[in-house]
Amino acid sequence: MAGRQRALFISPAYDTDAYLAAESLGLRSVAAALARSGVEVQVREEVPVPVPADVGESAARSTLIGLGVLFTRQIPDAMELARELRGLNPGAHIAVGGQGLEFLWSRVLDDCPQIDSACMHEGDEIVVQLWRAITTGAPFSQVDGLCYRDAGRVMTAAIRPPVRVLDDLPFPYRGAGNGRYRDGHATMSTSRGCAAHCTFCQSGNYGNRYHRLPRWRARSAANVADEVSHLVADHRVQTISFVDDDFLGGDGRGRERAFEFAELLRRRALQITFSIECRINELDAEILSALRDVGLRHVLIGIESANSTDIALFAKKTTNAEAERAIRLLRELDIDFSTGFIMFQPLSEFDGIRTNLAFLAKNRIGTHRRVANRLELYPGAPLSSYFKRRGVTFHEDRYRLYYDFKNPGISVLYRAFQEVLRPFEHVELKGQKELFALATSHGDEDTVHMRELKGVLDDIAAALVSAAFTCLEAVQAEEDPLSAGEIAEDVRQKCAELIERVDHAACR
Ligand code: B12
Ligand code: SF4
Repeated sequence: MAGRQRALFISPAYDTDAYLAAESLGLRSVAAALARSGVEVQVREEVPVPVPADVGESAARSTLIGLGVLFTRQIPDAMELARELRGLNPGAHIAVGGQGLEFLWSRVLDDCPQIDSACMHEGDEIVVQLWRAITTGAPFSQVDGLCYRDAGRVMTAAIRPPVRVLDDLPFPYRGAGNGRYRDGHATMSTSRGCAAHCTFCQSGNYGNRYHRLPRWRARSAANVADEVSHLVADHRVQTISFVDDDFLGGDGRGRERAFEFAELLRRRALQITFSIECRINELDAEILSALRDVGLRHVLIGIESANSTDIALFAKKTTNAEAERAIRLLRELDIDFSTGFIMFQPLSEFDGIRTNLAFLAKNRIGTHRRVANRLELYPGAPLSSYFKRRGVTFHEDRYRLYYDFKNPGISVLYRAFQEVLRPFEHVELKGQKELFALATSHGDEDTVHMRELKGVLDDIAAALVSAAFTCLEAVQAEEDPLSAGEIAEDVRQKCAELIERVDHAACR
């Protein structure tokens, strides 16, 4: 029946107040693969429950409904969507896919009978074969990479090797391209996998366990530049976040590719600003300058820790000296940056936390998220089993793993950083927003205000870390900063003062 031959791809809504709202590239990649084989596709992002009427209508007319689960914390929302969509279309095939499901595929099918199948790892080829199986009645057991239900039992087909040549894939599905795309901002993925094996991270393992391909696979510079050209010409995109785990990966190959890419942007006169994510030991002045000249404005680097115990535990294979050099270079070249930082892990001790705080203070990079961040563990990350062997108690809630710190004093400190220091979160956000407003509304001309505001942001970071040290000392003296009201009162006063300074610097 021609009217039923369509597929709908949906991502669950998430908290876009706390996180950047961006397109779901994974969902749009599988939609593009299916569209290329002639299927009519539709993509709807950030869909809440109950589903809006137009999404419900589209779902009722779809043969395949694909739900994207990028984060493990989205699984319950995806299940709720599946229940509602099943009610709207009892005959549709409902499939889930995405990194949030890694190693949880069969559990999710067991727990949610409304879901028919789960795609394991990369979905570009799976979704095309799944469609064929759905529309021709071929057995799901022939769809490599699929976890599926057969006569009430959850079964797993053979693992499918990842895509070998990424240039062969279509660009993510972005619709007809009439008008300005999502505020002129798009995301792009130019490589897959990461050669590093940080023990807490899913990406180093993601899809890399089952094949003998290089752990970092990349699109060619020309293919990447082609997608940029398409985004600029057809969607009026001005800003691109490259979401690769490691834009400069591949033991030098990524660096070479980046120079070539910069050259192509220049030759094609593509005027964009962009951000990348990479490892700190890959940064040097030459590559950063080349990329800055063609629009690089932000780099996300993973420092993760400054104390030697945790750096070794996380297998970061980087040093504090490398991290400081990267920060210095980025500042010298006036490239904005953010850093991943994990303050707490289940076996944290006070000395390690102290070293971490001293590093944040010295490098002026303290933020509430960095100071109060605790290691999150995902199924399949090698560290999870290590901690279990070390006697760490885990409990699970809605597919997320929680744990008790081995040292009870660390639990007190963690709660204090979370709660007592929370007012800084608001101050930081306000400062960042004002800085962004100044940068965008006045351009580079308003440098006096921007410089003043940047100074205030440095002072916010310093005050935050100083308050964190006060909490640490209190906990080491066996006091609980949460019940000792003076520390919280000092924090409130300091934050009120800093807010006034932010307003002043921003001329409000
Ligand atoms: C962009 C991004 C974000 C964006 C997401 C915007 C958006 N709407 O997409 C933002 C900034 C919001 C974000 C936030 C966070 N993120 Co994030 N993020 C990423 C990142 C860098 C890129 C994702 C991406 O687009 N990849 C490219 C696409 C092509 O790959 P893909 O998504 O895997 O898709 C393929 C397959 O998975 C599959 N597939 C995907 N969807 C579907 C759907 C169907 C139906 C099918 C069949 C197949 C399928 O096929 C695709 C093509 O092969 C990844 C790391 C990475 N490099 O992938 C982390 C990552 C997804 N994030 C992660 C985390 C931890 C977070 C945060 C929790 C961080 C934090 N502590 O604050 C928050 C959570 C936000 C929240 N909502 O609660 C983890 C997820 C771990 C987990 N198991 O939950 C990752 C894997 C990073 C990591 N290695 O730790 N993130
Ligand atoms: S370098 Fe980053 S993406 Fe690669 S394994 Fe480590 S944390 Fe994950």
